[in-house]
Amino acid sequence: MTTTLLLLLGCGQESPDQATTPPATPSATEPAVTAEAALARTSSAAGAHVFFISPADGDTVSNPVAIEFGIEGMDVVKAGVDQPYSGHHHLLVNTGLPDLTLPIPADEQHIHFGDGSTSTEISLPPGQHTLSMLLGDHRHIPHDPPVVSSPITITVE
Ligand SMILES: [Cu+2]
Repeated sequence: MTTTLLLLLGCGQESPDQATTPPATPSATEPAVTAEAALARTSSAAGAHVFFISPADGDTVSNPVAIEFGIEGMDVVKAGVDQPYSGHHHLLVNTGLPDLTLPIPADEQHIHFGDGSTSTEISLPPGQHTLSMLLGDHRHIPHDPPVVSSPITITVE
């Protein structure tokens, strides 16, 4: 019973809400332990980095756009696997970095590769697009310091 509860807590994408709720009681003397726990970030390995193997910055490509992710200094694992110096890739499409203290959003501009894959194919509207990569830990939270690629700009025909 206890084990099950712990597992559930460990796997859950817990509550950015909890972390951002401001202290309601001015007289409270206890530190916000819950918020600190929720915001605790996983350390990245010194010098670790992620980068695009392809396409290259400035490339003109056509759909579907084949993308290959590179990583050095850390391991790629599936989401949910809590292993030191590891994480999974996220592709950021035409957007800057998200809030690094929270799980990376999952939408058209923030694509998760929680299955541990290191390549993908996406379709993009014709025109210029800026792509970058951001590694996330087992909870989809960026590491500290964050492991982020240089952005690349591609033109889709
Ligand atoms: Cu993720």
